[in-house]
Amino acid sequence: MREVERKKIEIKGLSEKFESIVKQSAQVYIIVHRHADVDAIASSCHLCNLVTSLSGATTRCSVLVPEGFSSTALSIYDIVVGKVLCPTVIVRNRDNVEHLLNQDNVQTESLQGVGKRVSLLVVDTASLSHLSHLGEVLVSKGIDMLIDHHARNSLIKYSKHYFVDDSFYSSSEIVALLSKELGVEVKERLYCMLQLGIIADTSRFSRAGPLTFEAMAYLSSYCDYDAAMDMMPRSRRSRPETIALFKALQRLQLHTNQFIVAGTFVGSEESAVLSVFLQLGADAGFVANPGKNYTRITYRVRDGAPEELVVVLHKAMARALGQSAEGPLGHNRAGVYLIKRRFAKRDMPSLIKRILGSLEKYLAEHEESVG
Ligand SMILES: [Mn+2]
Repeated sequence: MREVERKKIEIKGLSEKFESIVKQSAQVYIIVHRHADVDAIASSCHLCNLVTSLSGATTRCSVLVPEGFSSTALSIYDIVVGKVLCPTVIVRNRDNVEHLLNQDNVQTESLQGVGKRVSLLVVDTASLSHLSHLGEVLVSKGIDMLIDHHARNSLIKYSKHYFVDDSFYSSSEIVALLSKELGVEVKERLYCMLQLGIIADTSRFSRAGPLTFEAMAYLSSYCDYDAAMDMMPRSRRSRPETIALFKALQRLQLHTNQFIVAGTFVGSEESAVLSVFLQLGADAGFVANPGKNYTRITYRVRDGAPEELVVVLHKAMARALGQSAEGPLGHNRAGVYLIKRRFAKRDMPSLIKRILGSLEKYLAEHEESVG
């Protein structure tokens, strides 16, 4: 109980800073991670409406989404809020960003009696690599406020104010408690949106803490839980997701000694692939994505798998990827490694083999040292 009370005090501090940023700003941009998921969209849309409500609509707000939404997030966005309740801009290239920020700087000069600043808030994002083109802009302009629930967040050093706390299971929980603390009301659907963000990030409460339920209790007084669940698309998988899953299976490499660890590579939908691996019963999985300038390796270890596996997986990654890799970014059991060089597709199988090889070696060593 004391823990919860302490968090509420921290949220109060956050709400004061948030309010002061809003008061100083003519325009607020809320920035989320690339291929924004439900939690990212839910928390940023709700925040944007808090900005408008708090300022009596004198401060404008929109959400910037690098490279667009994930498929589930897009259908929820369309069903629940849409452009009117939550203006979004998809950022596809650098020019796009410069144009947006410059244009608004000019427009804000004509506004009277309100703050003049353009403020940048980042939500649900753990590193520059998740921001694509917006990353460079944020490094040069600085982040006014960062709100996130990932354990390791490398954006803190660019942020004037930050609230990064991994005792929350979703950014939507943090925003819900912030919304409660601020005490301004927004449209009902924005409370539903936060419920969906929490439902998505906690995998329907299979990972959750006291603050999750604290947030849900508050949100339920504005949006009926059943109503929110009805807004959740009972989706067939999208075609690109299905194709990515089959490609991932086709390219699968497997370790089955002691633990079951699956490795593969795809061009997108890494998190869907990892979910399926874990659902099938893998203890851990990793998926490489050979991008244009970077190769990303996303990993996940199932809840309840022994800590030993987590330790060995990270040792194996460090050994197989060498000096050129940045990571782990995100959580210990779910996150990403970034290799700052380009791999050809044909080199991916050997990269995966190398990681599994190191894993095997370290597991064997570990077993010897224990046995
Ligand atoms: Mn999240």
